[in-house]
Amino acid sequence: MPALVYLSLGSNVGDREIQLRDALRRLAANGRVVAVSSFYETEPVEFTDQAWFLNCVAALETTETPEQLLMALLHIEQQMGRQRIQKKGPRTIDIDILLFDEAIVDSPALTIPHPAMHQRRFVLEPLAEIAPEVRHPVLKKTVRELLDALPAGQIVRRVIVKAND
Ligand code: PH2
Ligand code: MG
Ligand code: MG
Repeated sequence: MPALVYLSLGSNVGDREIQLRDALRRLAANGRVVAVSSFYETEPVEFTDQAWFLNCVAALETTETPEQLLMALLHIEQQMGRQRIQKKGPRTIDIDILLFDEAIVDSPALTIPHPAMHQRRFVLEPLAEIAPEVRHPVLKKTVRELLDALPAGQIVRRVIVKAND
């Protein structure tokens, strides 16, 4: 049985839309991309002195383990020219594992569910578009409930309605 994984993708350097589409295409090597949200233009959070992002969320069916998938995602980021200069800073592409089935992983290399996902509108808005009823295995709340509980603040605008064509 493959696992159902939710991934967050973001870019704020270069042609953001081309890079999201390129990353989504590359993910096909690691399983089957079964859903992709719209693309969203989002205000930077946490490290705020940088360009606005284009973000989306994808659902991937995969037979890889969380660690294997993480290695594959880092490899895609590298191949797409990601430079790690500033923590949480500008990047051509970032691909993060949000949820991996119901798995809870807490190792030095990997934390699942993603430790900040429930605080980030740039994650929850697109995730609620494709998986509103999926439940966070630690917080025991659905994505819709997490989104409804978020304080207003971070600006997130849906910009490209159909991402998966
Ligand atoms: N990623 C971060 C930090 N801040 N802000 C937005 N809007 N979108 C991101 O993808 C993002 C961020 C660290 O990964
Ligand atoms: Mg990230
Ligand atoms: Mg990352």
